[in-house]
Amino acid sequence: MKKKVLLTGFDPFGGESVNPSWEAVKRLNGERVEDILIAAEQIPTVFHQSADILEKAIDKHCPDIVICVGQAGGRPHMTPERIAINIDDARIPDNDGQEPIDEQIAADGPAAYWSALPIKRIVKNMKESGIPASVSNSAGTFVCNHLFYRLMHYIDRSSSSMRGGFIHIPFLPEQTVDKKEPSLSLETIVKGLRIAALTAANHETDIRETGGSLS
Ligand code: PCA
Repeated sequence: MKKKVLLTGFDPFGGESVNPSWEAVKRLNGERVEDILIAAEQIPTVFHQSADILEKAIDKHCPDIVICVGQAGGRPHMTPERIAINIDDARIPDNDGQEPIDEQIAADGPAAYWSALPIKRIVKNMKESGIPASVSNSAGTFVCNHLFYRLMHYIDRSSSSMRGGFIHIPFLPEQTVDKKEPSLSLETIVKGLRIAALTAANHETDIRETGGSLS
């Protein structure tokens, strides 16, 4: 049966002129691969508004799977996130000038939600295709974690069979010309996200494989 995968990417923030997450997901918009159909939507890098827009996109597309994607500048790998935590703690202002400190995202929500994506299987499949990947155990406390938490809270309350999760991705090469930071090409990131969408659509359960970290 055909499955629909909604991918989201953010607009640029923190002084950058592009956000690799939007650059990558927009290239997958409308793609049919095996038995899945991919749709992509852009999300503003703004606390609360990001999640309101995501909920509208979910209502519009009725996806089976939602994978939100965001830039994690400085990371060398594609990193599926394991967990979303119930806190906003900004280090820089969002694109609307908001800078919440130690604020709960949902007063009625649990401390955290696990990703519903098979994160280790995704990492394994990416690596087998030559794409640097590892599991991340923290999506931070900025807008990406906020959106991830609100996605999982929405799914939890709607008691639907939809599955959701989050993947952080590195900078693009052109963002690092004046930085000593790692990057991945757009082509590699797009390929990795296609693998993530397919893996999530084809597998509800994860594999048991080493993938933790010491710190
Ligand atoms: N990365 C930010 C928010 C938007 C994005 O692409 C984050 O990691 O929170």
